[in-house]
Amino acid sequence: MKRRDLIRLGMLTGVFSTHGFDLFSGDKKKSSDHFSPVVISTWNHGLDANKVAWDQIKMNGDAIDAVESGVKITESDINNRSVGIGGMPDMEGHVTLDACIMDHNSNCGSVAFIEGIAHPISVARAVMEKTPHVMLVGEGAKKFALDNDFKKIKTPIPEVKKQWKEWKKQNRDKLSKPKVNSENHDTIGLLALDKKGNLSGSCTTSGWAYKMHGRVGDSPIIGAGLFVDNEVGAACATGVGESIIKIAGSHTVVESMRHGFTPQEACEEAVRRIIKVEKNVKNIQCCFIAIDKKGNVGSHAIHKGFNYAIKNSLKEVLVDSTYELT
Ligand code: SD4
Repeated sequence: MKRRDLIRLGMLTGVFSTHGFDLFSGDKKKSSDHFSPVVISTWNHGLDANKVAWDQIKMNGDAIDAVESGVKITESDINNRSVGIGGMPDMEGHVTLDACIMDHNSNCGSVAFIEGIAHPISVARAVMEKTPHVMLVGEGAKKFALDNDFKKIKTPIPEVKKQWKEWKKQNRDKLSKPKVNSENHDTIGLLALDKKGNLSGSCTTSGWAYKMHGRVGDSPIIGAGLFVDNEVGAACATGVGESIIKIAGSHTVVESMRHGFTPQEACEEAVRRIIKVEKNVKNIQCCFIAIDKKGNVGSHAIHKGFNYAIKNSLKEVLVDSTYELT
């Protein structure tokens, strides 16, 4: 299904709303103890990731398996310039990847600044399951991955290397500036609520293109790029990681839900907090998506241009997010 058709589907079913997304329209069973399993993920690459994640949820699979297998699709896509194998390098030509994962028991794992490994999300899961630690970085993370038989890859792929060489010629020693809503869509974050009522989340990225060597963004940081609290809800972020970290973005969203905000209101609160902290957000885009324990979802961004994908038993849609500044 094309993006336009998906949006039309949303409009026809009357599910768009400025106050979040009503996934239950047409679902007569909604009651106080009813919840609706769902997967949501950032940007339009989320549509393909959701399909794989939903296949697991549909078969009564666990949310943690769904969120891992969903984003692996994006990590494998060599045409994706912001996640996994096809990702953009840093200033020095190294593709360094960041990822994290969190389950319904608050178990979490993360890798940052890892190079030459195909599936950082699965390495993050292995950190969670096989080590007493939460986070491994750089060479240590790579060694752990290789010791655990993770597939090695050569990055940047030739096409990306060529692009980087061009960039380098023109921008020698210059730091790159973040791009608001770059067409090269960003990080994938995926959240799932399974049929047992459990939440999990994943987040994976090659980060800010042409960043400084050694730079790590929000995406592998539990509480910034991703947070799951199985009593309340889950959230993840995309955009300029430095700004998201400053307000512990995803944790802020989940904590607002704990205090009674809907997923939509909680995402709005986090975006407003970033605007307050950063003051000038002209060139800063930050976006959040969130779900609660019932399967209600929400999203909000600083600027226009962010979208996210939703899939449940009733619908598969790509939704244009609400945004704060016009
Ligand atoms: C980062 N948040 O590394 C990631 C990148 C991203 O939109 O999501 N860009 O800061």
